[in-house]
Amino acid sequence: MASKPPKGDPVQDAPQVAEPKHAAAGLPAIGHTLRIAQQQMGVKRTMLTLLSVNQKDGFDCPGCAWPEPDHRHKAEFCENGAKAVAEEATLRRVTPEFFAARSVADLATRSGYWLGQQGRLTHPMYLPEGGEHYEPVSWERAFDIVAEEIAGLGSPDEALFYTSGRTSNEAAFLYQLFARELGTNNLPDCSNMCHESSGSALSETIGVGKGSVLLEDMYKADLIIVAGQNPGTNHPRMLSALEKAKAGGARIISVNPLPEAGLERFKNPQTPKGLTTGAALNDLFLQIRIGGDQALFRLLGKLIVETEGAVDEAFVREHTHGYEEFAKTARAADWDETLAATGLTRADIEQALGMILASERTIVCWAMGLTQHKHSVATIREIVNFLLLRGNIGRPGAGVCPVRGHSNVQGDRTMGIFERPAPAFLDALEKEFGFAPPREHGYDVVRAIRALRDGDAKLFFAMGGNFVSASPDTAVTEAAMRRARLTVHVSTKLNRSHVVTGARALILPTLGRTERDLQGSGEQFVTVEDSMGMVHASRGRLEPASTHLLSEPAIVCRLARRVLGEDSVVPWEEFEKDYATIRDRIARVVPGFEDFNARVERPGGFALPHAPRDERRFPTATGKANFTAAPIEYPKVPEGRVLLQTLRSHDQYNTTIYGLDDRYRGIKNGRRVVLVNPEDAGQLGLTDGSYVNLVSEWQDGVERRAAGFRVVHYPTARGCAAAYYPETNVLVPLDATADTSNTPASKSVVVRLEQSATD
Ligand SMILES: Nc1nc2c(c(=O)[nH]1)N[C@H]1C(S)=C(S)[C@@H](COP(=O)(O)OP(=O)(O)OC[C@H]3O[C@@H](n4cnc5c(=O)[nH]c(N)nc54)[C@H](O)[C@@H]3O)O[C@H]1N2
Ligand SMILES: Nc1nc2c(c(=O)[nH]1)N[C@H]1C(S)=C(S)[C@@H](COP(=O)(O)OP(=O)(O)OC[C@H]3O[C@@H](n4cnc5c(=O)[nH]c(N)nc54)[C@H](O)[C@@H]3O)O[C@H]1N2
Ligand SMILES: [Mo]
Repeated sequence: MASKPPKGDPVQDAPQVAEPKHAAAGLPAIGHTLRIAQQQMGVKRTMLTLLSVNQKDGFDCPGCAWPEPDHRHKAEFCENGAKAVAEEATLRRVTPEFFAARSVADLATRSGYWLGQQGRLTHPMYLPEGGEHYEPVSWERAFDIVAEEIAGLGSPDEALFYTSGRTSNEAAFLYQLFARELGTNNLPDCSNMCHESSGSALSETIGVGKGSVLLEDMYKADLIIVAGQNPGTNHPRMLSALEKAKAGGARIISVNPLPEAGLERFKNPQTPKGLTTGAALNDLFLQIRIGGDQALFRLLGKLIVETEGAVDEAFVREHTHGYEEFAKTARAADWDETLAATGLTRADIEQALGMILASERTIVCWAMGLTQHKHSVATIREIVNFLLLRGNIGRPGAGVCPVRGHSNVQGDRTMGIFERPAPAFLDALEKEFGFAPPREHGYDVVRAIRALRDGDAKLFFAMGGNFVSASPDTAVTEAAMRRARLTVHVSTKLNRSHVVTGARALILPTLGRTERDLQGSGEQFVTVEDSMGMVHASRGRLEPASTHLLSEPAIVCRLARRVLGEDSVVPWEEFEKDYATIRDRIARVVPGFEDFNARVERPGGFALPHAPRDERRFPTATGKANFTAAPIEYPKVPEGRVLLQTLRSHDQYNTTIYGLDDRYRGIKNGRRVVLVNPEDAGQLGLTDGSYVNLVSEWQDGVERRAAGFRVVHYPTARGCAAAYYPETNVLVPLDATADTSNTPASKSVVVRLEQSATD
C-alpha cells in the first residue's frame, strides 16, 4: 500500500494527525491569534488594529457576517477575525519588483497559500498580450485598457462583473449602477456559490430572502437548531451568543455529519470560567448523513402534524397557505426511508421531537452544510415548513437564521448585486437616474463560466474575491478564464485568479476595510449589512498599504467616467468625492434606507425592515407564508464510493490560507487530507495514513481527480467523507448544481478513493 506522501510542496503534503478536540476557543485560541497577528503586523500594530475591530467607531471585521452585540466587549473579535485582519493589515508587500522577478508562469506553479502569504498589492499591474511578466501601469492607462476592451465587445452582455462579499454597500451600489448603465445584468457574485439556495427558498416561502431573527432573538429562544454549520471555525462569535442563549435556558441541537468542537464545548476567552472548563453547548448531536436533512425535517413535520395540539392552528389558518397538501404529504413520510437517508436512529429523532415539542420558540440556523447540495432549496423549504407548523416565524425568539459568510455579502445583494434583479429595483433605479436599465437576466457564476468557456463572454472583471479558486470544476474554470480577452481583478492580496488570466490582464490594488479612506471631501466611511439585516458604518484607521491604492468606490467612479464618458447620466465625480452622496441615492432607491445618512450615524446602526419578522406579513405570491410539499430527495451513493463534502479548515478564509493546521480536528501541517469513517475505510481496504487520489464520478462520464490525499480516520457519519476546499474544487462538476438556485453542489460529491501509486 502507498504510504509515502506524493512529491510536491513538502510542507503541504506532510500532514500530522492527532485526536480531534472537544472544545473551541479558550487560551490556545488567544495564543494562536496573537502569534499569527504578530507575524504579519508586529506587536504595536497588532494591538492598535485588533482593538478597533467591531468597535462603534472602528471598522467592521472583514471576517464573517455575524452581528455585533449592542454591549460590546473591548475585544469584540475572535481568533479567526483576528487572522482575517492580520492578513489585510500585514506589513508584507507585493511590489513591481516582485513581479519583475517572477513570471506569471512561475507564479502559476505556486500554491494559493504561498501567493497569499506574499503580502499586500501595492501598484496597478498590467499583463500585456503575449507578455510574461506583470508590469506597473498608471491608473489612467489601466482604465483605458478596460475601456478599449469594452468598446470592442459585440454587446455589453459579453462582459461579466463578479463581486465577492467584502465589498461595501457604497461600492456595491456604484458597481451595479455602472454595469447597468453600461447595459448588462451580468453580476455574478460569491452568493451564487454560498447562500443562494437560502435566498431562493426563503423568497418563495416567506417572501423575503433573508433571515428573520435578530441577535436578541437568540437570547429569547427555547431551542436553537444548528444544522450544517461549523461556527467554532467560521462564525466564532456566534458561540458567545449560543452560550448566552443557554445561560438563559435555551437548548441546542446540532445536526452535522461531523462532531464539530465548537458546538461541543465553548471556552469563552472573555469570561473567567471560559479560560478553564468552558460551557457545554450541545444538548443533542444528530450525526446525520450528508444530504439527509430534508428527510429529517420532513419526518419531524409528520410527527408534529400527528401530535395532538402540536400545530399552531391559529397561525397556520391566519398566516399560511398550502397546509392541507403539506400535511397530507408529511403524513406519508416513511420512518425507514428517513432512517436510511439520515443514518440516525429512531431514538435520536424521538429525542429531538421531545425537545421540539417542549419549545415555544425555536430558531433554525444553517450555513453551507445545507445550501450546497442538489436538493438544497427543497431542504431549506422543509425547514420553513417545520417552523411554520408551530408558528415559529415572526415572533420573538423564533425564526429562520441562515448564517451568512462574507462580512457584506448580504448587503451587496441588498444594493442590487444580482443577475436577476427585481423589476421594482430596476424601476427605482430608472426613476432616480433617468436611464433604462437592462431587463434581461444576466449570468450567475456557473453560467458565467459557461459563457467564458463557449466564447459568449470576453471580459471578466472582479470586485474582490478569487473566482478561479472559489469556483467549481477548476480545470474547466481555468480553461474558460484563459479564453477571455481581458481579466481584471480589484484586489488586496495576490491570488490564483491573477495568474490564470485572459489574453490581457490587470490587477487593480485597493484599500481594505482596516485602512483610512481619504477623498475630496475628507475622510470617508462605508457601510455594511450583517447576517441579521443590521446596517452600520465601518471606518478604517490604518495608513493604506501603499500610496498608489484607490478605494473600491473610487475605482468604479473613475472606470465609469472613462468607459461611459459624456453619455453618462450619473454624477460619478461627486460620488467619488463624498460617499454621503452615494448614500443619499441608496436612500431613494432601496427600501428601508430612508434617511440613510442620518440613521447610520446612530451607534450600532439600524435594522432593515423585514415584513415576516416585524409584522408577520408575508409578501409572497399568495400573500401568506407558503407550505411546500416537494418529494424527498437524498444522495444515493453507489457501492464502494463515499460522499465527499468540501469544507473549510480552521486556518483558512475561503481561498485565503492562513496556515496549514486545522486545530480542532487534530490536523497539523498539511491540507491534503481526507477524513473518512474508520469502518468505511476498513471496508475500502484503506488504513489511517495511507494515500489516495480522490476521483469524482459524475453522470457526464468524466473522471475528475485530486491526487495525493492522506486518509485520516475520523468520526464522521458512515458513508461520508470530508476534504478541504479549494484543493478539492477540481472534483465538483460545473453542471452539478442545486435545483433552482444553481449553486454548485460542493457538499455532495460522489468519489472513489483510489490508492495512489507508490513512488
Ligand atoms: N474563519 C473563517 N470564517 C469564515 C469563512 C472561512 O473560510 N474561514 N468563510 C465564510 C463564508 S463565505 C461562509 S459561507 C461561512 C461558511 O460557514 P460553514 O457553512 O460553517 O462552512 P463549512 O466549512 O463549509 O462547513 C460546513 C458545515 O456543514 C456540515 N455539513 C456538510 N454537509 C452537511 C449536510 O449534508 N447536512 C448537515 N446537517 N451538515 C452538513 C459540515 O460538516 C460543516 O460542519 O463562513 C464564513 N466565515
Ligand atoms: N468546493 C467549495 N467551493 C466553494 C465553497 C465550498 O464550501 N466548497 N464555498 C463557496 C463560498 S460559500 C464562497 S462565499 C466562495 C468565496 O469566493 P470568493 O469570495 O471569490 O473568494 P475569497 O477566497 O473569499 O476571496 C479572497 C480574495 O479576495 C480579495 N480581497 C480580500 N479583501 C478584499 C477587499 O476588501 N476588497 C477587494 N477588492 N478584494 C479583497 C483578496 O485578493 C483575496 O485573495 O467560495 C465558494 N466555493
Ligand atoms: Mo460564503
